[in-house]
Amino acid sequence: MRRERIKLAIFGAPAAFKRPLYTGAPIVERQSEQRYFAWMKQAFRRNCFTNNGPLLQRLEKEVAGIHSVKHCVAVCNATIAQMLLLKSLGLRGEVILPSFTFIATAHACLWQGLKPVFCDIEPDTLTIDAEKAQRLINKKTSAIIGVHLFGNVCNIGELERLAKNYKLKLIFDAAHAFKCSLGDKSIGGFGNAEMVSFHATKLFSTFEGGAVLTNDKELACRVSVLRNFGFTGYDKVEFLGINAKMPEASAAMGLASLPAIGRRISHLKKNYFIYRKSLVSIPGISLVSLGLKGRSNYQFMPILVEEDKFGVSRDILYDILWKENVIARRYFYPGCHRMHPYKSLYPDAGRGLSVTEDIAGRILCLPMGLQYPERDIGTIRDIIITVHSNAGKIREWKTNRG
Ligand code: T4K
Repeated sequence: MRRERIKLAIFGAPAAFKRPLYTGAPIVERQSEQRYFAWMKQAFRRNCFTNNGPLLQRLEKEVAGIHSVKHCVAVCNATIAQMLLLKSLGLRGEVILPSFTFIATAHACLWQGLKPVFCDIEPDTLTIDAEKAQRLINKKTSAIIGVHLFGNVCNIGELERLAKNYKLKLIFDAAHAFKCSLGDKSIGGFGNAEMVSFHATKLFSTFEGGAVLTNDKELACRVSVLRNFGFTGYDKVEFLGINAKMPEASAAMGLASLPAIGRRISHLKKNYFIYRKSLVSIPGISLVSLGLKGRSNYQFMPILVEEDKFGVSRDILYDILWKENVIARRYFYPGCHRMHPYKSLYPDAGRGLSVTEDIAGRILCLPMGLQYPERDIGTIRDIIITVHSNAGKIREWKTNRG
């Protein structure tokens, strides 16, 4: 472990970085920006800006191809994609999902009138624990939702077995898993369907956006009708639909970004391994392994802080990093079950979530898409080492501040 070189901002030194380093800062290369304007020019020439335009259709075809699935239905964001999917599958009653996920996974269920039943996660992949999910199944259960968190693909084999044995629908929230795979099989074709997010903070962005990926033609058709108010033809509405369409401006951004995806993943993977090498020997800091069972896209850099060995808690490290302009995030603290409305609706929902509680209290995601990784990750490492070496002084500072 190298000696620290940093004077900490909490003790009056200037912040280590002049500008904030964000976790989730959009990645847009100059070439992608140029391609975006070229695609938009086409939209202006055609005078076509939304309602299943040619750019959208092209994007859907390309995204389906990348994930080796038959259908991609793109919509305005992944939360709405999940809601349309739940409705299209005609689900009722209870849905089992991890609490350790972005709140949208739970909200989409409740908006559809489904009761989210929170399940614990595996300690290594941080994805839903299939064995514990089995214990939560009852007569009211209609589906299981796995989340490929941080690009770690769920224990799909076990979840498929459960879904088959108990006649449940199986859905995957693949918001973090664009271009990830299990073995050599890409995400997109597992379960009944999977949702991906194209939010600006994601590896692949359409500013806002998302999609349902599936091999089920009928399901894809239903989602696509629902995203357009339920229209099945001019003057003909057959379902309670909504406006969830993706405009051409978003599709243009997607088409502009697609050629850069391979390079982005290589860059993020390189950053991940620089981080790994830099942080691995710091006592009390461990890295969440990515791509354990397949291919990850490395868009997140999650670490775990063990207070006893590191010297200060995750939350103190988090505060210190922010003061240094390292905008780390506690994704996904404190777990959905501890947030409203779930906390008030289901006060007992935390039972059996011991791994979730532990991980939520220790997780920290560090900035990933850095332009100068060697230099900046080195500085982040030095801050973390300095915190560890000065843990006693920092605890005293924290106690005095109250
Ligand atoms: N399922 C899972 C597992 C998810 O993680 C998500 C979304 C969903 C479902 C739902 O997908 P969508 O419906 O959103 O398509 C962000 C995103 O809004 C959200 O999409 C994402 N997950 C979640 C993990 O992160 P925030 O509120 O934490 O992001 P925010 O605004 O603080 O942005 C992160 C950082 O990025 C900021 O510190 C600044 C920087 N940033 C952000 C934006 C938008 C920029 O520099 N420029 C920008 O334009 O939720």
